[in-house]
Amino acid sequence: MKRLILIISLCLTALVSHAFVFPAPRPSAATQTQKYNVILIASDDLRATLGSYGNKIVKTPNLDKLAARGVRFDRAYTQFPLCNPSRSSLLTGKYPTQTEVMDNEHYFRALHPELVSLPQHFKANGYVSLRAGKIFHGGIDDTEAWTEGGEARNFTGAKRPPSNPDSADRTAHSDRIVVLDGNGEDNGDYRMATQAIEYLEKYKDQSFFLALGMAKPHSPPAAPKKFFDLYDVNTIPLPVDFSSRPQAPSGFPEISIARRNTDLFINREASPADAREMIRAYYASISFMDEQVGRVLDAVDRLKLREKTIIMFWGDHGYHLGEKGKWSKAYSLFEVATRVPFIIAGPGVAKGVSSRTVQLLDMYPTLVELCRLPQPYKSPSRLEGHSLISLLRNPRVRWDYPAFSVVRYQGKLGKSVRTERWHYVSWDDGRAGQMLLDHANDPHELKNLAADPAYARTVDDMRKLLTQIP
Ligand SMILES: [Ca+2]
Repeated sequence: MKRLILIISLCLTALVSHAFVFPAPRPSAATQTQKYNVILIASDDLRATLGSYGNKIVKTPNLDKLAARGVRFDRAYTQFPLCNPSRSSLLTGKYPTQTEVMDNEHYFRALHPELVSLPQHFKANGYVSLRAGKIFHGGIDDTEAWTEGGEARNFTGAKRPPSNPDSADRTAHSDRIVVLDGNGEDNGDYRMATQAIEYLEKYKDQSFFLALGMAKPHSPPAAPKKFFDLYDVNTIPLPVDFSSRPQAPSGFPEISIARRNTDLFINREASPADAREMIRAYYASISFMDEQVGRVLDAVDRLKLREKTIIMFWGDHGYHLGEKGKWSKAYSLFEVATRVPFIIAGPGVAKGVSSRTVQLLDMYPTLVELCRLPQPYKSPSRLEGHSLISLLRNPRVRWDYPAFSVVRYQGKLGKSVRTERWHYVSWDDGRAGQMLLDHANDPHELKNLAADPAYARTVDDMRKLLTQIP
């Protein structure tokens, strides 16, 4: 009997102490299962032209604040200098050579039904996935990947009907400068930021994956007048290799610069005065976009979401603003077309600048690891790119991965590889030309060293790296 009482009292003691040492789970499912939230913010056709990236003229106070509290990647690269191929790649974790999306018409899932998109993966793992603005390419949304905000595709099959880039309407629409009324309330970027804020208010107590796609500074450059007034057109410098029409520089392959612009100065020459006006308009639309992003970041703080939300800001590819006479991104593998702004901030992320060569493809595996999601693909298929977590803890840590970009132009595949010092590009496996640029001595990419015997070894090494593109 004594023994029974002892056992009962021991059990009771254990139960009581258990209850104190390990509090019983609270009933709220939200607090139990909540993981990091994610906010992706994309800006369309934004090259690495931000105050925090060292540009002394452009005004981007909100993005600079974000950069100051996270890691700014100084050598981040797109996988393809065009909207749809770039986005299809980073949002599926596969190279453009794998998605086979190399134009603005193809829908990745129609070509490869097995691909798992980033919002689809978050949604499948208990997140609310929310879209505001352009994330996948316009008209080719991955509709079912979103809990809210998905847009119906207006075509069936693998390819949407191509729009005619030469139509007078389209050319006139793209190739002009737009001054918006008021604070830009009627513009899509203003409205999409408002939509994002409404999502945050609605879903702040759940795990959410919010993707906000800003359309600016994509052509036509557009902003309210106050943003143009930030810039004196007479003090805007032109690129050192400015010319009035697109042309491959002497010593570079003909294929390296398309003869025709597709976004700005379409079928017309850019005078130095017109070029300054256009660059000012590009800067003004960056500042307008920055203000919209600022509204969303303010809401994150107001709703006390900062400590549990990972924020990634990125541009989908670079852009020529008159460098080599070009005004666009299309078909260029030069640094200005492939380098992008890429900023990550959030809980546990260090403050600093990383000079390591990273890719937009690294975004997906990084988010999977940060949010402890399962891998989306079964071996031997896998996410390409590499988790950036080690760089988010220490931006200077060793990193052995180069960055790759590709393009298809005139039926030929161009491939680019970037290490911290060197940039090498080859078209059609070298048959249509190659270029080697030394960024230690030539940051504007003015001298092609590929044919110089003194650099034959470097060319060989870089060419070997290109074989890593699957
Ligand atoms: Ca774009």
